[in-house]
Amino acid sequence: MEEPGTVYFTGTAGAGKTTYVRAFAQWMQSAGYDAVVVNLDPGNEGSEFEPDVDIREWVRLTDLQDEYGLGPNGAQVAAADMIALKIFEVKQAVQELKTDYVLVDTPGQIELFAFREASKAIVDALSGDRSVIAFLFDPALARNPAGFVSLLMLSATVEFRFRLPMVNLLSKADVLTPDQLAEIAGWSDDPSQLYEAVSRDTPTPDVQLSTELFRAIETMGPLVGLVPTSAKEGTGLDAFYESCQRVFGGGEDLEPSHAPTSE
Ligand SMILES: Nc1nc2c(ncn2[C@@H]2O[C@H](COP(=O)(O)OP(=O)(O)OP(=O)(O)O)[C@@H](O)[C@H]2O)c(=O)[nH]1
Ligand SMILES: [Mg+2]
Repeated sequence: MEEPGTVYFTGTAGAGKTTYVRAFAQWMQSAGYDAVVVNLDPGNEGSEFEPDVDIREWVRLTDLQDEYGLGPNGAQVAAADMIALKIFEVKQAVQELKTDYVLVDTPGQIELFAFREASKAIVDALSGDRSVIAFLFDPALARNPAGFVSLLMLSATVEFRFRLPMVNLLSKADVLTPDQLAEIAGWSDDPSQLYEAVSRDTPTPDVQLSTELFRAIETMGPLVGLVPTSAKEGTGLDAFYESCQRVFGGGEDLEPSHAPTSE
């Protein structure tokens, strides 16, 4: 059996990862694809949606806090390393489910996932060549030119750390007006529009810094297909799937693994 395609959902705290994983898993199911959800966030409490495999079975933030007298952030850091120690158990649980796609929710704070050595080991152990990192652009940041640049840099950092294909998506698109969506699409397709917007927004820009920064952004190339999508309204999920599929299948669409249910 071919190895399942694995999508890691990353993004800044509150970007909408958990909600999106749930919405996307439901969309996949109704479209006839076979997917399981893995929760790798040990602090993911209180969601009424049950993941198929949950790291909290092995590592719980509240237990770590009680056991070692840690605060919430210290416990998150300790948990990040403990997850790596349990990753083969997680992998085994996923393998038992024999699925085509694995959707992985990652810890709330991106630095815990993106900047720690343990995460690289986690990704290497959990999935092989057929892996994609989805990076969610939170509109709270993405709607401003400076915030958009920060997210571009963060997404590039994640790519640099993991060396895996990235799919960038604009989450919670329902909170943006059509004008805002068009403006963000302009910034993602054309760095010069972003440069102009940043220059307009910054009365006394550090010219050298912004020039160097934009040179880097231009080198990274346009963010072709920053998919606007909304878990709340169920929009853009198909476009996101197609972006992942281009990575997994080299452009070929997979056949649904069972007949689509009627909608
Ligand atoms: N309007 C709108 N709100 C959303 C959408 N998706 C998520 N939210 C809200 O955004 C907030 C954060 O969503 P989460 O899914 O918890 O985000 P997260 O990235 O998993 O958050 P952490 O794991 O805590 O960092 C919640 O209040 C959600 O209800 C969406 O598509 N539209
Ligand atoms: Mg979450």
